[in-house]
Amino acid sequence: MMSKKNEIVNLQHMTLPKNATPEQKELLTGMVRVNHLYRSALKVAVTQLEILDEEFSTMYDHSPIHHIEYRLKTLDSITEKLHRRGHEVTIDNIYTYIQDVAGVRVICNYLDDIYYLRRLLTRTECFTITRESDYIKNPKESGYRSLHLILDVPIVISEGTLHLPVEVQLRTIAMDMWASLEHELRYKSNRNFSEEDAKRLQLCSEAICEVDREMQNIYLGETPEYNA
Ligand code: 0O2
Repeated sequence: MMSKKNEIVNLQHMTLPKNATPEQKELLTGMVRVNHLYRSALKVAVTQLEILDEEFSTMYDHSPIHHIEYRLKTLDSITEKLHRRGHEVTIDNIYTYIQDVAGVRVICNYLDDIYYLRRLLTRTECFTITRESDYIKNPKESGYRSLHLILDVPIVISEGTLHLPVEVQLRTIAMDMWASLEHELRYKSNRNFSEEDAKRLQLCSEAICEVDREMQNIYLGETPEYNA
């Protein structure tokens, strides 16, 4: 779902219809700028996470990060989201209404690592959280669990310092497995996705939550929460 996409987008990469209106031309020129600015914000956020990860790998036995994925939202996906929310596709509306143009997914080893990283990330003056959705404490109806943060990330460009939102999704390996397969089953497979499937996936999510807690307890050397 999320892949590493880091290539530079130039105007010549974008196909403009021969009879393009001035608005379409303006949108495409603006998109080149959007792509550049959000790619820069993404780099800053990912680099900071990689620095923390490397620090842990060299200093301690345990690293909280299993791996990191990141992506820039495609123009199609931005367009779909703006339309779904009843907004026109304009550059101003992208900056105003789309908070996840730049997205980072941090896959953690243990449950506590998620909240530990959250603390580390926001301890510096560099990043502030502008929005937080804790789908671990309050899972979505589907069973989806992750901690979502919108970070305000500063980037230095020729005009000065600009602050842009970057969405950071933090989850365990088990939560990532669930989210990835649920997405595949719900949206991508050829089979019909039934109510029964949805219910079974909710149960899988609850089972995964228990597994995460127990793995955490084993790691910490704590007694099990169930009677074996
Ligand atoms: P992509 O390609 O993954 O980025 P929205 O739901 O987007 O209108 P909001 O508040 O921005 O509104 O989003 P939300 O629900 O906090 O988080 C949206 C992202 O979380 C989704 O990204 C998914 O990555 C993930 N997500 C949320 N709910 C589910 C779920 O039930 N199952 C799975 N597998 N993932 C979920 P996008 O936008 O789908 O695109």
